[in-house]
Amino acid sequence: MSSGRFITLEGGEGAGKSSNLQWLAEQLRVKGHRVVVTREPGGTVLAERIREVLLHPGDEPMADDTELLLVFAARAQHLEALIRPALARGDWVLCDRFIDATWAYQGAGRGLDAGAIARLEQLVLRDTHPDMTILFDVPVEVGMARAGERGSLDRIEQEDQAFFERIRACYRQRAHQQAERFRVVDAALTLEQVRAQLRPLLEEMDQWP
Ligand code: Z5A
Repeated sequence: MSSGRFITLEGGEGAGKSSNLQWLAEQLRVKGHRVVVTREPGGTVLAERIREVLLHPGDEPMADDTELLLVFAARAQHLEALIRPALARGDWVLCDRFIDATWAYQGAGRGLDAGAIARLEQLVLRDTHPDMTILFDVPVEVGMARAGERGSLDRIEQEDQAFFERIRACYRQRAHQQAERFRVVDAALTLEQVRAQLRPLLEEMDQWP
C-alpha cells in the first residue's frame, strides 16, 4: 500500500498557486516527506510539448474538442509517467492544477458537454484522485490585474471577463459540493495572510494516517 499523497492547487488567473507551490513543498519537506512538484498541463517532457500546443497553437483556431482531448492526453501521460510512479514510491505529489481545472475551464468556461468530461475523467484518472485540493479563490479582476502585470497573454488568458467569472463560479461550486476534499483560501489577501491560511492545512495533513 502506498503512503504517497496527492495534493492539487486550483484557482483562476493570478490566484497565487505558483507563488505558494514551492513554499508548500518546502514545508512538507521539513516534515520529512519526499515531495514532487509538478503542474498541468505538463509535468513530463511529452506533456509539456502538449501544453505548448494548447497554449500557443499558432494561427489555426483550435476546436473546443481538440482542446479537451489535448488536456486529457497531457494528463494521461502525466499520470502514467510521473504521478502514479511517484505515489507508488510513497512520495507526495504537489500539482499546480489538475482535473478540477478541466471542469472549470473546458466545462464552465467553454461550455463543453459534462458527460464527455466525466467519461474522459473516468478513462484517464481511473483510481488516482487528489487527497486534498486547495482552491485559491480570488475575484476575477484582482487575479487578472496580477496576471496582466506579467506582460504577454497566452491563448486562454485572452478570454473575456465573463469566461473567467464562470470559471470562478464553477470552482466555488465544486468546493462547496466536495467539501471533504476541497479547502478554500482567500487568495485576495497578502501573500503572508494566504500562508497563514495554508498553515492549518499542513497541520491537517499531519493527521493523515
Ligand atoms: N488549463 C485548462 O484549460 N484545462 C485544464 O485542465 C488545465 C489547465 C489543467 C495553464 O496556464 C492554463 O491551462 C490555464 C488553464 C489551462 N489557463 N490560463 N490562462 P498557466 O499554468 O500558465 O496559468 P495559471 O495557472 O493561471 O498561472 P498564473 O496566472 O500564473 O496563476 P497563479 O500561478 O495562480 O499565480 P502566480 O503566478 O502565483 O501569481 C501571479 C502574480 O501575482 C505574480 O506576479 C505574483 O507575484 C502575484 N501574487 C501572487 N500572490 C499574490 C498575493 N497574495 N498578493 C499580491 N500579489 C500576488
